[in-house]
Amino acid sequence: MSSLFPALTGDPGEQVALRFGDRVLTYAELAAAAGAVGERVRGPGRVAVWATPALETAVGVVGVLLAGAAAVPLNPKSGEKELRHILTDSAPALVLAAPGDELPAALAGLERVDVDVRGAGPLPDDRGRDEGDPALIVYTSGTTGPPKGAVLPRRAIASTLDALADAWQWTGDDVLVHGLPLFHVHGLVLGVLGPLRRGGSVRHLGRFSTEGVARELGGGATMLFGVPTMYHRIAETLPGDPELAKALAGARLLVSGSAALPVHDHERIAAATGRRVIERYGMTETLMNTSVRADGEARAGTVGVPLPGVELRLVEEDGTVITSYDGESVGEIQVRGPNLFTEYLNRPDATAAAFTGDGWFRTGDMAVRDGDGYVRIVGRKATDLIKSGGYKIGAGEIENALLEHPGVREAAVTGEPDADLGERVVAWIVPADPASPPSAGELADHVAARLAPHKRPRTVRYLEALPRNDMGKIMKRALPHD
Ligand code: MCA
Ligand code: AMP
Repeated sequence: MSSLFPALTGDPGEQVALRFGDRVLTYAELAAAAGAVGERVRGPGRVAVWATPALETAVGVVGVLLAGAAAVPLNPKSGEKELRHILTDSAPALVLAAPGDELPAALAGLERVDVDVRGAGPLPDDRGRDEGDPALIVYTSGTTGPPKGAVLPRRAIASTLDALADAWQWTGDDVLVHGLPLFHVHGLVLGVLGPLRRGGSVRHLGRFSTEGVARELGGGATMLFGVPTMYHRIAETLPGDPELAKALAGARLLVSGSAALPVHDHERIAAATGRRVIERYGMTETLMNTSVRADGEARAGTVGVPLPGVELRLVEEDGTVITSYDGESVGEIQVRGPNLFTEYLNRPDATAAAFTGDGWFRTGDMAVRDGDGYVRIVGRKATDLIKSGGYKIGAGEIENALLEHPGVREAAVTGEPDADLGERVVAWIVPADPASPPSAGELADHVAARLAPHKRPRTVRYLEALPRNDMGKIMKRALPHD
């Protein structure tokens, strides 16, 4: 197939490709630095990337992709248990990190290569690579057990980014701003590889702030990507911040994804800026499936229409395909197309369960289609999946981590509505010793250290016993709510 990054493999020029704070790389500099990474990444195989929100992560991933290997982005805040699982499962040949980054003990046995953003090497030619070759392994939570590695082929990255270019009229003239983490699809594939595939540029904020958004959109950036929590914080800030309102009003495109954008936040932003945030719908396993188009109507509460090349259908519980666009008939979203992952690494069972016999991927998301074909997501099949701050979190992995705490006899985890995070992780605990239950802070630290800080319970409730059915299964719906 053709190169993933034509702007790099052609004749890279002096246009800015990447900006992280005051550190900048032009296309020519990125080509040289990615070439230096490519020299260290010999042949196919997997390469872990310590995915801090820094220039080195972008250079490292681009170098790995051009060299024909697959990158495994690691959350630098991953706890011990999660990190060990990912490393054992993906067995990377080496780990790329920024010079000076301190790596945890779990990575000690792995060869480390520092990414030199001023390095120079011959740019590997990726044009002969097969479109089915793995490009990224991205770990994503399920309802139970540890996260699974979604194997994303080169084809999926190219097709999803080109489909978005069509939907959003996204070109090399666009300058994208965001503060998303670089170990998930949203921040890495859309937020970094996207601008590079178009020959445009990205300005990464390091960490999200409304000040950063106002500064960059006010200073030449044309597009903003964010999760709903970020747009919620923008909506909260707008009334007292005319600079932010002006900056957003001047943007070409404001895009939200990873979770549902509350209609209230959409409307508050529209009222204060005259701009409507558009939503797109994707998943680690599928990359992007639908979007409101730049030239379409940006209605609140809809994720728009299927992207070019993506087949989408709604299917009822009994397998009946819904054919009417009546805005009422609810079915599971199933998708098929070049945007899909190929498998869960080392998990043929989970891969088989995720697809129907004829290749449709079961998303687990429930939706209706409006009269004009717009998709509206109305819920999710699994109650044991929580979306908090745009991160997908499996109840099961947190329950397992909590049960490893000596002060916990029984544990159940649920998601509850949260104005800022969408959903917040709530832990229901039966303490081993009711006279001295572990504190909420202690349990949060315990989960943060094992899994990741975003998976920590934000609320802990103590019970004498968990409600169980005759089979002994925990009945989460029977948990007492406030
Ligand atoms: C807090 N912290 C802790 C603890 N408590 N660290 C260790 N132990 C603890 N007990 C740290 C956190 O690590 C963090 O550090 C800081 O304190 C604040 O944590 P938190 O409260 O969790 O952060 P927040 O400010 O609430 O974060 C909100 C956020 C974040 C910025 C919106 O949730 C976020 O970045 N979300 C993006 C998720 C995303 O990209 N999802 C895409 C996946 P520090 O301050 O240093 O960070 S979905 C996807 O890819 C699909 C394809 C799609 O459709 O997009
Ligand atoms: P992840 O597995 O972390 O990639 O998250 C994918 C999930 O995020 C999807 O299955 C949806 O449940 C949810 N999601 C992504 N984008 C949207 C959106 N625009 N509206 C509602 N839910 C979304």
